[in-house]
Amino acid sequence: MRGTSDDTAMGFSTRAIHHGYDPATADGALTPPVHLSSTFTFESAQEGMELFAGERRGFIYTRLGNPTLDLLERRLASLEGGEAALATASGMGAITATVWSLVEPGTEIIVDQTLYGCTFAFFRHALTKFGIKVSHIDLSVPENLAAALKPETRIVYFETPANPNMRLVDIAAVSAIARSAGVTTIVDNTYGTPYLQQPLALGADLVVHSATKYLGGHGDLMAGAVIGRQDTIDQIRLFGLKDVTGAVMSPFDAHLLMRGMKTLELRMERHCDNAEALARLLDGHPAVERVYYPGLASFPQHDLACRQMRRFGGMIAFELAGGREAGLRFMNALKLVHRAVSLGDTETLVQHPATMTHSTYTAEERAAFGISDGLIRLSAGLETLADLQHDVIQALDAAQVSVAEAA
Ligand code: 3LM
Repeated sequence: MRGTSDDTAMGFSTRAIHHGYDPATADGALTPPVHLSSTFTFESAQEGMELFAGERRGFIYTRLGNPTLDLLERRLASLEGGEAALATASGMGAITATVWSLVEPGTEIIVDQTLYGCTFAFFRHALTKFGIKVSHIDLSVPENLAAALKPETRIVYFETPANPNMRLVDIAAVSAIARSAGVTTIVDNTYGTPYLQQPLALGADLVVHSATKYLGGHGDLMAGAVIGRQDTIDQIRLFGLKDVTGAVMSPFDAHLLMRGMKTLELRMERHCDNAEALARLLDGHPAVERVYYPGLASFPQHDLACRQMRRFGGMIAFELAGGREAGLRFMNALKLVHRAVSLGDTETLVQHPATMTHSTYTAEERAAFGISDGLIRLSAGLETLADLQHDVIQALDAAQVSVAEAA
């Protein structure tokens, strides 16, 4: 049914394009209007009082809610299969607003050992300054969680596939262990996207996103989101977002994000096609020592990937035979692929985690948590595959020739 939320039986792209909006409510406008207003007027002082007291539903001020953000949030909730969603100014805005809402001094949080660099810094260096204990546990073995749980554990947090080394965590197994102990499971689904992977259906409590990445998809906005139960999302909105971080998404960015989300399914299929082909190319090339891509049969957690992901995503990590130096030579030899952090854009991007996205880890922490100095990360874009293959092959050859010359 058009413009209503009663479309649960409809397909992913149908909901990404139509959910929650009826043009008849906006003079027939095909594209939903963008409400840039920061504040909303009250009919009377009484109405304002009732809105503030929570006795009446309506918009007050954009930091608390906005019609454009509201539409985006309902769409995100539909795509992730959650009751409610909250849009934020960035992925870090979503992660911090969520976690600050659920902790108090004395709380313990269990996080996986591989996390995006700034997420790692938030857990390791920010929360721990305020009497919150953070334990870094290898959650790729779910039993490790059972052994690590303490009475004060409140949250288990992980990424799957994890940035940057592609390690997977069994969402159903870890969520089940956490749930039986009354612990909240938070999954960063940035790499997976709701098209490839549905953590809430597998038992997780909350999903967070850097919507800057695949959800936006065009490298032209910063955005984040958290999706889960209505009461938890209300708590994060009215405390973590409203009072603690203030990390509110701009309505204009919400418009760009909804435009990107309309093509998420199409784009993810192409990201996966290109990444699968590039992973196979890298895997078969003599200059490459190891490839980490969940779609390769040689990937140690390939079976788990087949169980919990629709396809295997657009991200690849690999190490060249010549280690870090060969990896950097490869990066510098690329002509079409851009050297840049971030991911999920139309352009293929390459970067060196140890000195870039994950330079928030010390060398010892990287060694302990499986982020090798030679690791190169590639975000497969949407270009014509043959052009990407050509560029990657010539850069691998250039890196290899330099090794031969040095020998
Ligand atoms: C990056 N990542 O290049 P924002 N969760 C995951 C992420 O990958 C990121 C965030 C959260 C990268 C950004 S590094 C300087 C550039 C899995 C971001 C945080 O706040 O929207 O950037 O999301 O890996």
